[in-house]
Amino acid sequence: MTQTVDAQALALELDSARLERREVPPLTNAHAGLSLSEAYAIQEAGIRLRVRRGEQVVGLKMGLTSEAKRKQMNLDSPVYGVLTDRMRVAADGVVRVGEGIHPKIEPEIAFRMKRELSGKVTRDEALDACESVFAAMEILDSRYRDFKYFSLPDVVADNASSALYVLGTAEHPPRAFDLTRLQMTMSVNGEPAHSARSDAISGDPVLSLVQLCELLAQRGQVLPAGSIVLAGAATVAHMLRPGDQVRLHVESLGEVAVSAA
Ligand code: OOG
Ligand code: MG
Repeated sequence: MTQTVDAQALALELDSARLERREVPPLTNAHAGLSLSEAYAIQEAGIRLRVRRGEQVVGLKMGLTSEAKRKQMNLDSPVYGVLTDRMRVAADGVVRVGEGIHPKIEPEIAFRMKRELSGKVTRDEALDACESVFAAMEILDSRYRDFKYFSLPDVVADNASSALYVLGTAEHPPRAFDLTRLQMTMSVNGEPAHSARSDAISGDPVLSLVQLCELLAQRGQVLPAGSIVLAGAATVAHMLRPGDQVRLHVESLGEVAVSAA
């Protein structure tokens, strides 16, 4: 397909918005016909910029895998983004709201892959390729104005709004529990703020892995061994305010917490 946009230039635009903590208009304002494949090319160019500055790719995140999130963002299909080592916040660590644009936090389930997965795989093959499963939260921070009114290509180009993530420290064998029936509750300052059962994520968080492999295959890519994968949020995201103590409890998997400053 002929590329009608300059992926490198648009990646630079989003990258400087991120580094300068400044909102920009959605790319589709100026590039109405931006396609999903052009958007992934922009995302990839953005990740190359970060890798050139010394960041390491450590995994991927699925987004919009739950109905709650698709409704909140008014978008209708799952997308993926890339996670780097520098985006990781330590468990019980601090997220500085002022270092972002308008960060939000959301409850997730994560997997660590022991084997590479590629193309069309079954649920069992995906599960067999996992080393472990654990609780996690993602801190999103869209580079777009007001964190809203963007289209699927916009969000894909912006690395699916990814900013930071925090991983639970207790990792479990992937077949230890029925991953479709785990109660997830994210509390803010001690009060339950959002809860859902884990099957809110793709009907089964393992199916997020299956879908991720299919999306990667469309770009000629695989899910590498050793990757961390965030399966997508089970509920809508909470807008972070300085002082917030956020804790996610996932039945059987355990807890993960961060505070905002
Ligand atoms: C898009 C990213 C969604 C999830 O877990 O559903 C996402 C957004 O909400 O800006 O990461
Ligand atoms: Mg997410």
